[in-house]
Amino acid sequence: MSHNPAVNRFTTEPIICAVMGLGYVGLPLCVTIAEAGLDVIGFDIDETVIRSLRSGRSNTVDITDARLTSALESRLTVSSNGDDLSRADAVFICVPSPLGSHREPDLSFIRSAAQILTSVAKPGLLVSLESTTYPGTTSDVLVPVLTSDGLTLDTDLFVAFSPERVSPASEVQLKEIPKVVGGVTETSSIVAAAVYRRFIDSVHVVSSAENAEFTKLLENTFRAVNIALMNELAQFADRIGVDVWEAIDAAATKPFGFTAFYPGPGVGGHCIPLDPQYLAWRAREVGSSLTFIDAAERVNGSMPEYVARRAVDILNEQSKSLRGAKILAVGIAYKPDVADDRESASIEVLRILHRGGAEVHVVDPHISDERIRMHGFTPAGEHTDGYDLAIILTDHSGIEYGKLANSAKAVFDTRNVYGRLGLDVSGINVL
Ligand code: SAJ
Repeated sequence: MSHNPAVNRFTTEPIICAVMGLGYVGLPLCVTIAEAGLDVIGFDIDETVIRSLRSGRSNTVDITDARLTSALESRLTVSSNGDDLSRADAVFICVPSPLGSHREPDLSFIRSAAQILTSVAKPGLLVSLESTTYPGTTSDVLVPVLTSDGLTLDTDLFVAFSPERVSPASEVQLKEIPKVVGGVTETSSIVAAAVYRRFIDSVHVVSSAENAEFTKLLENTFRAVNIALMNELAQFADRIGVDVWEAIDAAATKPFGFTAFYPGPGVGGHCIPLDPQYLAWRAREVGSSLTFIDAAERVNGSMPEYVARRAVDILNEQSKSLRGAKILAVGIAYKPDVADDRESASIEVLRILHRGGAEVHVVDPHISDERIRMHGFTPAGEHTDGYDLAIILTDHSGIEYGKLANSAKAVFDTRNVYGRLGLDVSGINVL
């Protein structure tokens, strides 16, 4: 037992949780909390989100309708009424934290969530921010709003940062992913860790909210920079006639000191392209420069153009110009087996080819035909033959890649699907 009554309360007594923002981070968190036997209020300002969830329709690939319905029948209620948050003992803020038009952090969603919460917060509240942001946000932006209406840190308010580690379409369940937690005070760290331990298997406490914010950006910048390295080496390997995929697989046989990353048409999603920019922005604020982040953004950002250029070369090898070429593109989602095309590099590649006069048809089992048309492309439908080029941009599972190889005069495999699946198909061009 702790000496701090608040810690004991959060550790052993029944508590009511609330999650603000019911997207790909917030909804899995709600369901995980409910499945741990805690009452949880899922709050979102968007009434259509609430209506859809109440009807049992999940809005994220990680939560099935069945799991959502089961949570709604037990501990989860969803609401767009901010007053309902007044019942909460612990609130997790999982709202968007996009970048503005000048690549600066846009904290408007975090601020408005904090203002909604402050107007109804009850004393003794724990607030944990999970939205990715630059180091200093929790202490310098969130705490002043939360304490603006009389609540006092460590007396009747505890505040922490804990990065979301949702990995869309991953088999790993949220409760199994270790949770980094850092409080704005030591007591806040202890309280926040106690609450997370009620529904997360492993909690790793760091010394401050800033450190927790920094940890998130460090782990995703690590990813972005290593992907960029593979993208640069892939271009060089192609120039000197080396199979970079074979070299990566060979390097991965080393049981230490190596983590495999792979080249591709670019980096999409709302984590990896954006998270490093929070660090870069903060560095500029203090007059530092983070050369690897800038270089990684340049290399990853150049991949769509590089892939398009390689596609034109492949067409030229069959004396076919880009203008008038029929191209079948597989996958516009940003990564395999997700229904999300935000920041997808595939779309940038296809826009370049389309602008060059190619007729682009798209196969993507996870993206609707109307969304494909919205991007200016044509859903391929059933007719996937007679193409000049088939280009694999996102390696969704469940696609008959062997059959696909016969649908076009040439295939450009930017994800090494044929190599990875061991499909013995001749004449496949790889990135
Ligand atoms: N990509 C490559 N080569 C790679 C890995 C990824 O080109 O070796 C591309 C993907 O095609 C995609 C983009 O990078 O376009 C991002 O891919 P991702 O696998 O990092 O997927 P995300 O954006 O869903 O990343 C999330 C992150 N999770 C969190 O931020 C909580 C990331 O830290 C996880 O490592 C990743 O999921 C995961 O492992 O699935």
